[in-house]
Amino acid sequence: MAGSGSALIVVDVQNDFCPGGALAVPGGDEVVPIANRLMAKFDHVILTQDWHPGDHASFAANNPGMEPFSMTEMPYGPQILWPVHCVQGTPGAAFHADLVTDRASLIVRKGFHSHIDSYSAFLENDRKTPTGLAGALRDRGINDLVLVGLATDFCVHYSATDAVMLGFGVTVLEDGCRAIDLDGSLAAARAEMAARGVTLATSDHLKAA
Ligand code: VGL
Ligand code: ZN
Repeated sequence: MAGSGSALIVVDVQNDFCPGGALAVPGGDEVVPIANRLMAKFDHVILTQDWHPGDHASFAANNPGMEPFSMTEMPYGPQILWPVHCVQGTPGAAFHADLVTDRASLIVRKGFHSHIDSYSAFLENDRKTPTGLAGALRDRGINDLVLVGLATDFCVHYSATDAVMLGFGVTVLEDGCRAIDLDGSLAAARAEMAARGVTLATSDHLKAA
């Protein structure tokens, strides 16, 4: 499973998504040892990093009168407004200090256009603007992806379903992910991933493979 045609993608394991961070995901730091352990099994390790400018349109603080976790309309459709998080160059945007980053051959930054959010590591929330990751994977002959990271119901979910749509084989290791879970978003994301052909598994599945 983890031969040269497959890659481990570690999604957004950043301080702001870990306990104490600006958009803390419950148990977010618990994925760190799992991600680190998995890296040894892959020839290709890719990290993603949510990387917003301070004036990002997805921040409630940049939308007068709006509260974090409320909904708004962007030109590209509905968008959840978030607390200010993962601002470029800040400690909150840095990887968790215990995440091993040395084995990563590619770090994909996303969400850097002020007016477009990007949950997916492949396509921004306008569903049109590519990040370049699909081309980089194809150039390296990578067809199969294993995803872990944060958050299951947002960036992992969108990355996984986009990857299937783009023709990759995709497995999400659920014990290596943690969710924000806004209004049932975890159950919805799991159902959507399964319906779109993402394999939901756990990291011991990889040992057996
Ligand atoms: C994420 C909300 C906003 C994520 C990023 O990494 O799942 N969620 N930005
Ligand atoms: Zn973000």
